Amino acid sequence: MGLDRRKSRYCRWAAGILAGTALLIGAVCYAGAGDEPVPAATTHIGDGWQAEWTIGPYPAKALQESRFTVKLADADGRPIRSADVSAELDMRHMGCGTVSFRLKETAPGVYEGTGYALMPGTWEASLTVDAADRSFDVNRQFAAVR
Ligand SMILES: [Cu+2]
Repeated sequence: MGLDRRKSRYCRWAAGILAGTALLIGAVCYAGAGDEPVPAATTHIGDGWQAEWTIGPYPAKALQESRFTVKLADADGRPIRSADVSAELDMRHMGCGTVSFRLKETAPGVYEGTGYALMPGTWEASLTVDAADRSFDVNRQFAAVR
């Protein structure tokens, strides 16, 4: 009997911690959703490469597939072909999870893949590009709505 009571008190305590944690994560996510809007298409220029990155439909809908299209070229505008391109999506804080996927080359230097945001708010998207003669990362943000 005494043991049962102790067990139920422990359960109530554990449930309280869980509820508190969920509330905290929810509050942080809500704060992130207030950031200024990020455009659908972004341009990136790096050392010897350039990228045009489009996400559609935009803003992305949480838990629905979005198309990520990236046009990669060298400094002279020649397409970067046959690269290994992968994407990772996450929010800036911990607890919401990460979505990873690959992008396939659909035209010379044009890579496309499908991913989704787990919840509304501002997301960080990171591309890792591995080509024969170079490798680099491209980072941007995008907005997801309900
Ligand atoms: Cu979140």
